[in-house]
Amino acid sequence: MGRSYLTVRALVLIVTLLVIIEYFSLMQSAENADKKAPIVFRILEDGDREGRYSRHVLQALDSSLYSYSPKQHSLVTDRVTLVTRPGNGASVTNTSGQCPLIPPSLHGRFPVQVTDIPEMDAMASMFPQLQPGGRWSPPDCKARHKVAIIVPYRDREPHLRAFLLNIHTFLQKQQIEYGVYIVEQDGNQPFNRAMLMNVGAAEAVKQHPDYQCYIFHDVDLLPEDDRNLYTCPIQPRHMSVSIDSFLYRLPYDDIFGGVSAMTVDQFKAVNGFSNLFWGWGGEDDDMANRLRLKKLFISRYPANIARYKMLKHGKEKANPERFKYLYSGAKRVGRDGLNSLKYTKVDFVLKKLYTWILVDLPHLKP
Ligand code: BGN
Repeated sequence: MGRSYLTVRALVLIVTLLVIIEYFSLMQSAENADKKAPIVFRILEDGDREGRYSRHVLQALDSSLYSYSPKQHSLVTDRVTLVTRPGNGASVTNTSGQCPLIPPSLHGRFPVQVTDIPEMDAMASMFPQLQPGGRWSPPDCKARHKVAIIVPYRDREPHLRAFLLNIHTFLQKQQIEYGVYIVEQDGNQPFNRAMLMNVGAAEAVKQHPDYQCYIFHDVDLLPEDDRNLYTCPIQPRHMSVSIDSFLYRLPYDDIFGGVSAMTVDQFKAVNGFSNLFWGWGGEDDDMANRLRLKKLFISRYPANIARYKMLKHGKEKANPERFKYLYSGAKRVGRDGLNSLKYTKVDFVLKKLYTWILVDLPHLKP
């Protein structure tokens, strides 16, 4: 046996040993990763401005600040359970009876239900805690936010059923006090989404003056992640940041369509939406302009949380006049909106799953 042969064998042996050691150390770190605590969030709160609403900003925290029991963490639901240590600024329970800052039963991403949607009556029996008109408040604690969900609507009953099933399930996990307002446009005129939202906002506070904010919600958008909190925002919040049909990308920075949240005060400050946008497009851009004029800013949750599935439907006819009204919008803010709103209430019913408002909308002078 030559010397060089022995050297080669020794080298092979050393390399093999190194590979084995590396393999075991990798196994060890993978095992530790499995035992690692889940991501922990802290809520940053800006105080209760004028007693009307509180700010909710989720911030990821170093989970080592928290004691964590792996037994409390269900891998199936990926549910996060927090046990806080005193003095770290986050609290899960409180003595005032208010709901916790972080709703305890959030699951993160979940599959939205778009098939096997029950009929309205069967669905109503799935939500026995709903008050007439599709209103709800958490049974065990005092909600921090009172939110009117305003849905402009016409002629999409299957979408409405899918929306109601998903939204009630979703909102009740968030421990928000809410009511769902379906504002339906009567007649065959082009759809006026913005005016319907003005009507919904006006009617909701007429019914319940203690609402603190509105969430304007297209009926075809279903939230996919329950960390997308439907709370009252400090700055107007555009909520439908990433939609599957837009490949989960924001089409442009100022977009304010789909789902958006504004406090009652912010909505008043911009005089609501313009009433002049008949047919598809532009009304949300006009609102973005109003916000800018009143020095308000569009805020957003991160795109991996503010995710939505869009239900399929045909393309609506675009409004050829939208450019004209968009360009002249700034001039009209003071006289075209909530203060010029007119409508005929054709029907108003407190249904089990929602408040139904059927309206006839007149064409107002520009
Ligand atoms: C934009 C529409 C918005 C709509 C988004 C997303 C207009 C105004 C002309 C510039 N804006 O193009 O209303 O929410 O697409 O679909 O059409």
